[in-house]
Amino acid sequence: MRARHIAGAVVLVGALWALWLVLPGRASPSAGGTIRGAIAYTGTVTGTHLVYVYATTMEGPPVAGTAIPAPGPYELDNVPDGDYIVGAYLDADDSGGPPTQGVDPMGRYPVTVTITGSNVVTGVNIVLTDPARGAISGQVSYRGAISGTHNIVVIVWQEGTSGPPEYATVRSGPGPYNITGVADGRYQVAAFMDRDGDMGSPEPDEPFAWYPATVVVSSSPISGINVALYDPYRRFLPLAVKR
Ligand SMILES: [Ca+2]
Ligand SMILES: [Ca+2]
Repeated sequence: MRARHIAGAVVLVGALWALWLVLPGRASPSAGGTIRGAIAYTGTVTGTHLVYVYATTMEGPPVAGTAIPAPGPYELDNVPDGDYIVGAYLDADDSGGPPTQGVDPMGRYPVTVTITGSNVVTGVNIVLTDPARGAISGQVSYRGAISGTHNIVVIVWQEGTSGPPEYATVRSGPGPYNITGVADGRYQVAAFMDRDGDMGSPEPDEPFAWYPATVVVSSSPISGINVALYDPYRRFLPLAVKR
């Protein structure tokens, strides 16, 4: 029953990208509350890099953001009433845009921060940690009768778990994929063609396939995790043929 979780993961990936694209500094023009704290970092990245801090709800874009020149004290102003996740990342590669997966140290305050009546919340301290160094990459191929170009979704689960996928990526068609920032662990990888473009769980008429072995990630990139998609009826051929 894993497939039903895919839609949520894909939506989450999309929401995260939307979030990063509007960073930083889109504070509400109306007066509001204040969130203060400090960013700490003791990882392996050296040099001077901006640190972006933001407050966001689970459903929407950030309501406040700021950039500070280095880890240290920060303040988010004009935060409207609401419950917020406060997060931060260090722009280790100075890319200036969304956090670079697998490169930028990230962190979030572990507790929801509530703003009511323009209050000031202090002590919202965040520790940035280095990203996982693992990665999973490969090729998704397709041979079949479906015409046109459709999104290919690659999904990664921790082995033996039935919850939401740990990682997912969406490509605009068959070809290479690369999922970075993968924590050490044992994973199962699958891919499918989102034929109708609804970003939902795989449907019976959508090519779907598992990578046939467990993928073990240990602090380094794993390549060659190739998934071959065929038209759905091919899935029911004997395994000896499939492999
Ligand atoms: Ca970056
Ligand atoms: Ca679909």
